[in-house]
Amino acid sequence: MTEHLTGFFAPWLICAAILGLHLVLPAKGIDGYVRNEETGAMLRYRLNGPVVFIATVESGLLAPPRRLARSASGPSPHLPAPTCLTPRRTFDAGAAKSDGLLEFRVAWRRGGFMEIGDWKSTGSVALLHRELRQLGLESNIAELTSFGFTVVPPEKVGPPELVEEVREALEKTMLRRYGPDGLAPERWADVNDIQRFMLWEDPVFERLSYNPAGLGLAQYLLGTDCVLSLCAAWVKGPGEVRTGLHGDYLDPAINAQPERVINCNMHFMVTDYTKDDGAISFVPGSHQWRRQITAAEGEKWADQAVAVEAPAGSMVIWGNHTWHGSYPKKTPGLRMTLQCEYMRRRYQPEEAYRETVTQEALDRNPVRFAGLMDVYSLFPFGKSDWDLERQAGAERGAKGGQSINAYRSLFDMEPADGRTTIRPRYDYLHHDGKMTSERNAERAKRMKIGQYVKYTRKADDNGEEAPRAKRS
Ligand SMILES: O=C(O)CCC(=O)C(=O)O
Ligand SMILES: [Fe+2]
Repeated sequence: MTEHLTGFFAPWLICAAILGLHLVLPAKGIDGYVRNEETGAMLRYRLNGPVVFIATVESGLLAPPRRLARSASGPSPHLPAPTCLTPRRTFDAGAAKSDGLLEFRVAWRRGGFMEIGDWKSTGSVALLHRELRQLGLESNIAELTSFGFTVVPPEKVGPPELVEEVREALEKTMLRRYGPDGLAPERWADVNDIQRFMLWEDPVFERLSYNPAGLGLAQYLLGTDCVLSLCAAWVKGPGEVRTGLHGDYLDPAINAQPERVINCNMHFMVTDYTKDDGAISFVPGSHQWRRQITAAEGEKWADQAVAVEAPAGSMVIWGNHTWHGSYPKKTPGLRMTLQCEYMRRRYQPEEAYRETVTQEALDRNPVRFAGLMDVYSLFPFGKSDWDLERQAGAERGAKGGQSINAYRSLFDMEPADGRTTIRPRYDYLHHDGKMTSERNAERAKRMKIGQYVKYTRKADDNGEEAPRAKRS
């Protein structure tokens, strides 16, 4: 009730305060246009609008904007500064303590959006969601949920020059791989080809793998510690060839697929997409069916699937359940795409990143890139167990974990520059003669922790996936 009253009176109080500022702040006196009937003199006016405006904003009466990305070392260099606002205080769901005036201001400034606090109960989801909101991608989350795919427009992906940079890098790669006729029309007539393992072909592909919009939405589906599974290019020439409808579920052995999304694809469109340009296509809602398409269904939907028509520089994102394919290219020239596929940790990536990533590549990219390369994974075990100490010392975002403390901001673009390291060469076949429990006790002592169980708790606080005592 108190909150309602405060909320009701707040606008009055704010108006009264602004009137007060008009009265007390210095003003310029000018003659008006109304005459005093008794004296015949012009009435004088006080003009101090700009001063009052500045004082109003500075005093916080209008809750001025402040950036949300607390842990960010700065927004992405190729993204517009976040435009959404944050109030001066956040509310904790548990504490449920708020004051009406503040609530009123939040609702007023933010168009009624719910304020997202540092809600530990959500794990890293609250922090991720906040950043996705900053990027203007909340409707994309809804589209993923309702239809199983979503398209992000170029202006939310990067600057206009990004698409040129990617196109040039992709074309150079084709010429390197196939020689001077790598892009010749004859080579691509009636061909739709997937080019594997593009990641190390050009640093711009590395940067695309942690593009805030693409990675952010993938993390929404897969958890904030997902890894990169594949970085490929699709090149398609004019003709009849198309990609048949299918779901990308990585385990072909089962028909009834688990509800959780396991892998998720991002296509960065390097050329404009229309149906006649051979666009990718989707069966909206098919993600709810959670099974692979049959041959008969593939035929039925082939020409009814929805073509994604969007300009170069857009991204389309979908989870493994959604049936998709692509239309034949009826127009001249090539359709080109750069694809990143992400997956939950603990699954096997499609391409060999962990094995091929160099220290230089880790150094020039942000910390989260080491997480995408999965260089801090505890698995596989060798005979002498896992390397918990390396993982315990790793940066958040580079190692596993989906707790609030494990989150690495999407806007952290600072080169890691030595903060992440390539995986040591383990001798998996060496056994140190110790029992696992013995090794754990020694490790706990080395790490100056009383008991192993204490270590697991500490690990969890640090945001890692806590190794369970029973696994030890
Ligand atoms: O663009 C295409 O032709 C198909 C792409 C596809 O199926 C995929 O990337 O999973
Ligand atoms: Fe696919």
